[in-house]
Amino acid sequence: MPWNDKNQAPLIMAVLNMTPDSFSDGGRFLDPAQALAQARRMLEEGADILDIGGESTRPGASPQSARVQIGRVLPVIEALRAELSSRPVISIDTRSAEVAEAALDAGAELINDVSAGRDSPEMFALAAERQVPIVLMHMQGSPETMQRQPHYDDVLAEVEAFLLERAAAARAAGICAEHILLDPGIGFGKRREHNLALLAGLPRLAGLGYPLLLGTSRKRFMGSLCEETDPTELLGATCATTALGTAAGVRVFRVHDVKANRQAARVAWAVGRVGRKPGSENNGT
Ligand code: HH2
Repeated sequence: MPWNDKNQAPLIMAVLNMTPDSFSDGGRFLDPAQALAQARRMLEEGADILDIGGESTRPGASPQSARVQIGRVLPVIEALRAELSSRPVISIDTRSAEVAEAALDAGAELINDVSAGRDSPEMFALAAERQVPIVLMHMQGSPETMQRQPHYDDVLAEVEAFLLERAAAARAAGICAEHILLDPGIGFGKRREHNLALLAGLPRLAGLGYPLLLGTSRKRFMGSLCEETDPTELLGATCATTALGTAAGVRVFRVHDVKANRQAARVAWAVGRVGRKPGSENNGT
């Protein structure tokens, strides 16, 4: 898988939310024609992966049935697969194994499960059987309740232990190690200080033995730091985390703004390579 090649710059996973209520782009790409146009735009800008979702997981969002999610995402996945050859990897952003299965049948090749296999008991068996990679993300609580009172004694240690436990469960279910990506779940049941502690701890999380994915794009904790209430105005803040994450060894960035984040990752990557022997690892440790 491309994210396992540590001699390549980190990959850009572009966000395509086919939802009415996503926190920064809700309603913009519900129409398949608009979603397709956005997908093409993001590919032109250099996206390596398209992450397509039919359910918002922003704080307070209500869950959507598999039928609703499938109705939203399937036409676009099918159209993209018919239109594009091997590139890019299409990822399905869902907690439902039923949705993931329909998406894989339509041509998706990666599962992005923000519940890390906890919401759908069949999710790990599906990924194992289809031999597709899966993103396992940390979340405290559920999207509906997660920002009410998040609490940790040691957020970095607790997220690390959770991710290792979920990776072990995935492997026990038959998913091979090369098909597991980990994600600290920025903004999912976390206060600002928790998000900052996790960003500061990225070198440790990048050293757990699995590629690390980071999703900070436009998230609210940066708005409060920058005195900015409009999430679409957080491009500079997001790029700062992409550069920091690259230096720490993150392999995939999940972002709404492909071009600028790709530039940030590429420059930070090139700087990190100076003085390193070819083939040596850049996992920040
Ligand atoms: N963040 C969101 C959704 N999916 N998946 C991973 N692996 N990591 C993340 O940080 C992550 C994610 C939330 O962002 P967005 O999709 O823009 O919003 P919404 O959930 O409101 O659709």
